[in-house]
Amino acid sequence: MREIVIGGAQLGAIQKSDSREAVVARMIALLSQAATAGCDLVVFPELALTTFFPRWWMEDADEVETWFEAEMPNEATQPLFDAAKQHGIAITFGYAESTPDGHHYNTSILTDKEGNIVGKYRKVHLPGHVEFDTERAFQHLEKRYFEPGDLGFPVWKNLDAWMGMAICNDRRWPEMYREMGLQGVELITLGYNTPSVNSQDGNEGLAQRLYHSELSMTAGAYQNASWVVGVAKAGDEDGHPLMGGSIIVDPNGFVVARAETEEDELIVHACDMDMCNFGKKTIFDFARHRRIEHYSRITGQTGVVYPK
Ligand code: CDV
Repeated sequence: MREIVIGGAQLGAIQKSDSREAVVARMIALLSQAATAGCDLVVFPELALTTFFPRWWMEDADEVETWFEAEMPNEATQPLFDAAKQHGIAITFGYAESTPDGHHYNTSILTDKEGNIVGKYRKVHLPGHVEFDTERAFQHLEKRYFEPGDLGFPVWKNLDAWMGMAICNDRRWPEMYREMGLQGVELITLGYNTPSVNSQDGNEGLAQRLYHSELSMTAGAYQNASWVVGVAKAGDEDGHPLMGGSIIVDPNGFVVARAETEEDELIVHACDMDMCNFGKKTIFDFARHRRIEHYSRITGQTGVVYPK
């Protein structure tokens, strides 16, 4: 048995006016709860340090830059790293990354139990648009403020398990899970900011949005015989509601822990990484069963091409 007690640390709303220091204090409070619950690893959401700023239209590059972190850890987040190290808990969280050579990514990092960063992932599947869209009920400008990630979908050995990270919209793409599955992944952590309403279809209810989120993660877990931990930033941010629905999914695709609220909330499960072994050796033994001679379209084209 290779047990990792995992905490999914859902965050409630972060308003535009909230400081990073205030958010880090909330994250540290969740870490304390996680320590009491015996957690080895705590998963925080996408863009955990600020409001979901890509909903706001900005033209001034200096204003945009205020939402980004040029270093990690930095002054505001050092207390989080210190608390994690003090508790002996590994953490993963998302933030907006600004690089020294001027690139901007929607990023997530993973630490070991000593607070050392052991992995970095940059979001590959960026939803939304670049220009102001008058047809939408609200904006989703990730394609304006971020570049697509340039690191692929790496996995790392951490806490004696193969771990990988994804971010929000990535969870809807089977390619993400399979890229990591082909590297033996046993735990995929991901954070998200998902609006409770569809900006392009007001009739799409919250129930359907929660269902699609869960469907994507449970399918990815089962089809790759991996644990998946999906953690929301939820609640009403300056009048813009984000859904909750944080879950921990086992390698058979079953939800074993689920958040009940749209607030700061910790969900916990003792996850045995050896539960991945059976699926990886049998029905999803990729080496025996995959037929790559039939998969060339997956990497050869993006959009639909109808047969002539
Ligand atoms: N932050 C996200 O990537 N959100 C998307 C929304 C826009 C659909 C998501 O897939 O949840």
